Amino acid sequence: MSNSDPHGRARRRASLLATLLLGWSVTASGAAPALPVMPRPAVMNAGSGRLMINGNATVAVPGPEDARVRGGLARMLRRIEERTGLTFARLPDDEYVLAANATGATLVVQIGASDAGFPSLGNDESYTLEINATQAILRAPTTWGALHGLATVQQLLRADASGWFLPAVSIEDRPRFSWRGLLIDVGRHWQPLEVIQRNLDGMALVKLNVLHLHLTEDQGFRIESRQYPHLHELGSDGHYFTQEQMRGLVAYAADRGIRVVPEFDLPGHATSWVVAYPDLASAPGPYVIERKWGVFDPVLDPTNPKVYELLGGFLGEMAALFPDTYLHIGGDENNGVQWNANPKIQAFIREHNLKDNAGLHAYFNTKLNAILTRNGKTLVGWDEVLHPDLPPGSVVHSWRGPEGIAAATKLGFPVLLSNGYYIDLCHPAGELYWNDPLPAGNRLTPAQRELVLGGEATMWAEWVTPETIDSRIWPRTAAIAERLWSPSEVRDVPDMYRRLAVVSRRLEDAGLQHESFLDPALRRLAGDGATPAGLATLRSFVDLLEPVKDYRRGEQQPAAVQATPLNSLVDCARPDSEPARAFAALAEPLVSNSPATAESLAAVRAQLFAWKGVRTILSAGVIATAPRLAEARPLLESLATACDIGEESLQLLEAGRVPADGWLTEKLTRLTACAEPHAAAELPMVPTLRLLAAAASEQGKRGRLSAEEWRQHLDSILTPPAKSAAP
Ligand code: TNX
Repeated sequence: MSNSDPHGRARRRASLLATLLLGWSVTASGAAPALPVMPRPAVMNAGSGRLMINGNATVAVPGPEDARVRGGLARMLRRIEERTGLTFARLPDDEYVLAANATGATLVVQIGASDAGFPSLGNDESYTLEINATQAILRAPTTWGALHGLATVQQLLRADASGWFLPAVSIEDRPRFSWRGLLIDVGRHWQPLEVIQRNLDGMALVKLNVLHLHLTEDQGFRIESRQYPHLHELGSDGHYFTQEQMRGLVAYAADRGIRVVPEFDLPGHATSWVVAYPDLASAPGPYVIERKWGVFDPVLDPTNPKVYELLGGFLGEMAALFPDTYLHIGGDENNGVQWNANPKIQAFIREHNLKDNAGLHAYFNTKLNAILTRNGKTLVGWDEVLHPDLPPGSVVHSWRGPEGIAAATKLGFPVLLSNGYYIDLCHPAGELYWNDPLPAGNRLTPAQRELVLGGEATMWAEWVTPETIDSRIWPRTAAIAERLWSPSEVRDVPDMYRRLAVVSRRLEDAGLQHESFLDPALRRLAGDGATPAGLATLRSFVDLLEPVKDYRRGEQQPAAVQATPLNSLVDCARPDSEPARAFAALAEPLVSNSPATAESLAAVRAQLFAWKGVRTILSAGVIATAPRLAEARPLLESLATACDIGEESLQLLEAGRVPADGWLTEKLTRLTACAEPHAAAELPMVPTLRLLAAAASEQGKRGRLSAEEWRQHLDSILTPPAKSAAP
């Protein structure tokens, strides 16, 4: 879609190699696995002992009355009840009983000052938590810090044979960045209220504090306008938030310490606006709601006074609806087609000395900003809004990356990073995790660094529905949440993945459906005749697949439109396959520079054998009778071929035998074919099998090279590097 690189691939490939080396060496040095809390607190020291939790646990909330903290506490206690099966004491009105004084209470929540207003940028979000064998004490100067502390308590709860407990620990926590967001695009595929609510619950659990709602797009206008009802009536197919619903959602978010920043994408991405008001476009209508994906021509006409009249009314209405100071006006990807083709617009550019389309865009933003200022709002826009005339204090949201950040901060504008956090592009958590708004070695001045407010994960919704969206957001977004909250030194990838697996369960407890959507979806694909054993095998195959990355899905499925059902094989596949990562770890000793051990050989062999079994079982069974699974066949054949090659590599390694000339070239060619996507899904363990083949073929040189040289040698043989087999 974008011809630039919003995922920042090149940069990250280099980091991944470093991850691989660093990550494993940290583990190898025997660092104790951290407590499964995510994001990792700024300071966390494990104590000795544990605070047992049973049905008699009590909570005291001395200090000012705070409805939000009471609400957060009740949600936490309920989740603990649901996990443990305990029932804590309640009053007749069903509220939890609070202890009269702190002395004997199991948990004490002590806040400094209560804040009944809406959360805002720069709030103090810090807290401390002290847990010993008799008591847990959470202290926070604000409501917001207390809510974060409760999320930490909830994540710390564990069990073993002796029962449920909180480990003794001493935590001092505060965020590294003050703007930690998740963008949800409700324009491309509509996402109803309950989807947004459960995602707000997930965000609260990992301390994200901004929900960026992308409310208008070519494919849908998703908010009620009372002044201009044609906007939502004609532009939404009936799928939009009413103002009343939105007010409730903003309150729901605020109760969880989350700001809601709305985006009205202007002047491009504007088809759904001009369905109702074709006169506002830069070319004659009529227009219909866009049903495809891409960058389209319709753009508002900045030379038309009626545009500002409508925006004045509409944005005034929205300013009253959304309490946050910041309001996002988009500004991305105007392809210029309509402006270039309109002589009146080009004449306007000349007459007003605006130079070019960028000058006209800046003129438009100045007018827009006057409307926002009148309504007490500060403008946020994508990279393209950057212009020396942009009003001071406006925030530049960078989808382009470090260059965008450098350019905007040089002109003194605060910035947000989303480049590299495009979760819709399906890259693994390990890659997202290494992407840093302020990477080590950045060339920004201290003043520029101060302007980096944080970042946002972006859930663009071309390829997700309410059924699958959670699986594209979670659990990977928890890794981004950690990058934005925790100190920059927290970057041990294997440790992150260990904790991510646990937080993923807690996200499920919070109501997210990134795991639970799968079995019903597979039953639908397999059809009514599928046996339980067939379904279980299908599940293990799908767990192994990944959706294609970047913009390849659109290339694979060019005919897809808004109405295309997104519930086929690729929609069941999830980014960052856990079994593929586990396989890379299993094969790690065999691609190191020490000789293969019988144990490693057996482990890898058993996995390859099992995967070949998956092919045999599915081909003859469930796939034979399910039309929707026919597209799995080429992937299963590739899987079997790749496993055969893996077995050959194992034989060579076991025998210590170097194959004949040409063996590796032939195997790599075949493995490249196995890595080819089908139906927009691909096999993520192929890179590990390429590495294994190279290790087998080159083993004669292994003894002469250091661990690092050996790995570099293998990598150089595998160029052009497909992708790293990093965990
Ligand atoms: C670019 S970069 C977009 C979105 C698309 C997204 C898909 C930017 C601000 N806009 O409109 O949905 O790519 O990855």
